[in-house]
Amino acid sequence: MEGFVLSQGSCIPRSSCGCHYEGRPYAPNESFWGDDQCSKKCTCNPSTRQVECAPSACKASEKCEIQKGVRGCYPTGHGNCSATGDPHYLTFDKHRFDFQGPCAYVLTEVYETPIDLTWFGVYVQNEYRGNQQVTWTRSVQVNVYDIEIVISRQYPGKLLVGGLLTFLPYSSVGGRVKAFKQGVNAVIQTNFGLSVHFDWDSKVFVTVPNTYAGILRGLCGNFNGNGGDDALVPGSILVPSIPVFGTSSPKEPDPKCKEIIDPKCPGLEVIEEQQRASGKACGLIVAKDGPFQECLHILIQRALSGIASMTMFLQGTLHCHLCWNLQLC
Ligand SMILES: [Ca+2]
Repeated sequence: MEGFVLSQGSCIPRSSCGCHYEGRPYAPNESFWGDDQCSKKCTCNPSTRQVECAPSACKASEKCEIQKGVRGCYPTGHGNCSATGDPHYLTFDKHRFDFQGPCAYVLTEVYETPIDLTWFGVYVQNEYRGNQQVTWTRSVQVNVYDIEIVISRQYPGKLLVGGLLTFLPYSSVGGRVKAFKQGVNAVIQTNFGLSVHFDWDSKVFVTVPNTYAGILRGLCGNFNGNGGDDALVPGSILVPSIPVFGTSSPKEPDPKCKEIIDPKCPGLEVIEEQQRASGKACGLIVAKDGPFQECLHILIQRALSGIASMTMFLQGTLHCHLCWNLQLC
């Protein structure tokens, strides 16, 4: 019959035929490495039943090796980010800072997805507990492969998957996304090396392969190897642009949240003068004859160069919560 061939006793369309390459069968359109050095990428062409190969290579952040029986380009390492306590952040580039916003924020998100990588986003919802001075991480949301998974303090031991309460362990997308309990943590893992831990209370840890270096944004920083351009610089604190934690649509950020993300500091010099005159709290820090006089010029340079407002910089670097919470800025 025209367009059909006999395969193992069955009549199948020619387009369903696979290929043979160096003695091994390959499915139609299947791609594989044609050598041991990942220098030749091959694909089985179903119309010609021939394997077609072209020069290729792993990226600098990848190495050619066999994992679970499959040769491929795999990440050479991983980056870790965490938000713990009230909350203290440690970015992928090892920059430490505190941030006390009471809203939903981007913890880490791919903003430019290369064709060979999978997009994902991890978001946190912070809340006040007991007082209005510091916040804690209440919920974590992971979006990947069109799945939305929420781990929340409200539902200990469980997940919300697409809004539905779900028991652990959980698996989806043919096992490419898995969630399970490990000690006190809920763990979400993907087949490409993303891993998110949350203890249903206040501590969240994120691991990403270094193939994502330089294409991330959010409180965890951009993972470009430079801690100096991470969180608390302009544009690093973002509210999610997709629905999160049960919101129906990307919302205009609450004005209060926006104010914290993009603080305006009119009359910074006046505030600094008032604080210096008071000789208390941040005033002690900025006093020319105070205990921080040796490093004061560095703080002022950083503030004036736009890296951060003085109050924010002091808050982030020297843990001067008081200035922030007094709404001096
Ligand atoms: Ca960085």
